[in-house]
Amino acid sequence: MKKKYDHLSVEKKWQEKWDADEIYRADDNSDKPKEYVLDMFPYPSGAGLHTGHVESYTATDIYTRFKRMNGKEVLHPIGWDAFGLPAENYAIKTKIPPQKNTDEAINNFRKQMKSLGLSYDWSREIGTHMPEYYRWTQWFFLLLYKNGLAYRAKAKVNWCSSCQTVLANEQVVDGVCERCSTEVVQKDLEQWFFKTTQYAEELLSGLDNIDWPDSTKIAQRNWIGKSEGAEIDFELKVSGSDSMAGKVKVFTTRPDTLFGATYLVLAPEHPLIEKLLKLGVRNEKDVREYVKSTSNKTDIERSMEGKEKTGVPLSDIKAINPATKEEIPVYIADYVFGSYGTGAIMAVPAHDARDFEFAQKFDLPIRKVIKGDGEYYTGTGELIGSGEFTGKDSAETKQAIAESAGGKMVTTYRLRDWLVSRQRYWGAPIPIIYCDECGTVPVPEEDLPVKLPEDVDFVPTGESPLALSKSFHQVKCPTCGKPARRESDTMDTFVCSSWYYYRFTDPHNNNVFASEHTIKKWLPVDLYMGGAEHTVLHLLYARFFTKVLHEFGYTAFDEPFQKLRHQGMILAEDGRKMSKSLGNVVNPDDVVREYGADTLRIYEMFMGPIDIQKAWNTKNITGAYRFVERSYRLLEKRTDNEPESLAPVLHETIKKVGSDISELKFNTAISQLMICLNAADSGISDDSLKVFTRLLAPFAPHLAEEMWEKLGEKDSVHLAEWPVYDESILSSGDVKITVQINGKRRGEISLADDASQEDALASARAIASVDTILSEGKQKRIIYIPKRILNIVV
Ligand code: ANZ
Ligand code: ZN
Repeated sequence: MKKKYDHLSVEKKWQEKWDADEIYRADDNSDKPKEYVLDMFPYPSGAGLHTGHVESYTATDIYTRFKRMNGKEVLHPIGWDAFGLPAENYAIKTKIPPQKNTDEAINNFRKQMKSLGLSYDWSREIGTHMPEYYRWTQWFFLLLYKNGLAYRAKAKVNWCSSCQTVLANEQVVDGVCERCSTEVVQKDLEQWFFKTTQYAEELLSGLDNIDWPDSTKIAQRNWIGKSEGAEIDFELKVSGSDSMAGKVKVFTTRPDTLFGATYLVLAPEHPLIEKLLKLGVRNEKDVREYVKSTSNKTDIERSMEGKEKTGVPLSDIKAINPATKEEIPVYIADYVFGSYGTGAIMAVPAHDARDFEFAQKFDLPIRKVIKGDGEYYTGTGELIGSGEFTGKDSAETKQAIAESAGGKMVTTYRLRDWLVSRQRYWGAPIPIIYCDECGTVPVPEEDLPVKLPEDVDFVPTGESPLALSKSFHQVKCPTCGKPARRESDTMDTFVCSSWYYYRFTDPHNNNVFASEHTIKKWLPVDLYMGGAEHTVLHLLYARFFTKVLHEFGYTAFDEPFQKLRHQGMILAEDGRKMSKSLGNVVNPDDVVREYGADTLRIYEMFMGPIDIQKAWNTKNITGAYRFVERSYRLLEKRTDNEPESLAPVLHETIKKVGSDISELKFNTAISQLMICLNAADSGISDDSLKVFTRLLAPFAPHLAEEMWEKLGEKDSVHLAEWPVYDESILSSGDVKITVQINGKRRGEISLADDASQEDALASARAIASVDTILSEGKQKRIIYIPKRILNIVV
């Protein structure tokens, strides 16, 4: 028996050598063209790395290694998004300070990442919980504050009574807290905000010039929610009296339907309600009760589809439709939101679904003003019953109707300012001091960082735990020296992650968050990779920070991430989401121990296209393992006269693997490597094997390094040059072969005309449905007609 490839000792040996030689260190002063390849830095959870991390980190690692071998100076850093609720909640449960369990989790993550052979520049490791880091997070807060982009205001906020904290809208899922599933209520509190709305237009238009998945751009656009419409004033009066009771401004995207506005609705939080109640409203009690009953609902609950419309009339108050001069009733209803538009609408039940539903329930008039079918018609078309505008096209008449009623066209955004304060311990303290004499005083820059005290009881009480630490909370005013109070809220962890990609360029700088030189050298990020879930806001906030830095002259660019890609989710073997409670979680450590990191990397990359969802399949790991072993055994197949048929395949492989990696098509690159391996099995020259080894290096870095050494090379294969193919040697006899499943066409592959059935099957795995069948061993029969058809019968 031949000795098997000893992955454990080989992988360990090279990991130690790479670390010692620091071969992945990025040089700020290199003359080579730069490439910045970034992974979304992880939250170091106690559970360690999961298979999804391995997927995206391996993908960027392959890309990084390929770029390095192609003469780029690559920056590929990693760090820890370390602040946040899970660590704090765990600390509350165990009474172990979050510093401690976070550091332990980080040590584990680092160990795991090294065991995967990821080529990070470890000299640039950062953690957002380190004072050297959050000092600059605080500096950014001050930059925003001093430029009027951070402000404090009372706000209705989502409050989780169990976590005892404010939640951002996206942390509320179906009305309950994302973390603990407690029902979320509304509470009025003084909070800090960043003025993201000031950059709404830039955040929108910037999307046009970056290479991101369409779905992610659409999610950003929806979140920003630009709407073109009109603001129109409606006069109010008390029924039966001639005196006017003021005006209310509505926002509408459909001023063309003005003649059909048969009632008016105010949001329950509309400030005018209190004033109108003073004028004497018969059903004041009902109104107050209704307003109170809605105040505990989140906007999300209120907008839930299928929810029955509720509301209450403001009896005795009438509005005057400025087009028809008719008196129309005024309602309060929670399907209108205080925070959008003007918090008031003109309701047109004949042309709007929500208004129609409400009008039906409350028996309100429905007046059609545009020709069209259905109970209510939401399209545009020929105006009817619209005075002088009758007969005209509604879309073209929008502005004229708005202006004839004294209104004006406006643009609104759904985007809200970003609420950044949290009443929690485990975050970056907000660098503000409150003084009775001087008011709100920013902490002077030279006093940063405002350090988190360590002698704090972080059990939640509703107030920030920091307020309970006297040494932290009670300070001298930096301006007048009198006793003052320190802000005790900490910042949303999204603030920490909005600028970390700057810090990686200059992680140890004590004078500035990153130097002009390194920002210019490395940024913007060339490829950014991470999950699609939960990233809408991270991406938006990071873009906001970059817009701000751009405006204040720190950067020449105004978009941080040029190219963005998401990895697809890896499901468990049973097709469900991996989860502890289902007991179907695969721990990458186990796979690394049993088969090695190279096998795990190849296995995950071969599962299918990087961006689609895929199910784990333990059986297939042995296939990846065999590929690693057989590649290693090519060392024994060396010969001085290799078969002539190998060169065309080898050059084809150089070409295909290179172009596939550039397009992040790792699964098809691997199938090409498999074809090449088959071709090399009957003998390969040293030179050819050196080419193959370099092609293998991004995917299986340990194996390639070991082979490279055995082939007599002294320097690392990862610093070697990527091979160049010779166009004239390429196998010219490429033919297109139709791939079928049960006779139905599923795709096409291109193969050398003398390709074996094995080669054909390897290539066909690039087609997801074929890969699934072969992975699960479901094929009953294979029909291969060279140069024509590959049919898989199941
Ligand atoms: C009259 C009308 C007639 C409307 C019609 C629609 C159709 P987007 O596109 O999302 O911006 N609206 C305005 N402010 C609102 C608020 N604070 N809460 C709830 N709804 C509000 O939607 C704009 C439309 O949503 C506006 O146009 C308004 O209803 C409603 F046939 O005005 B429309
Ligand atoms: Zn003072």
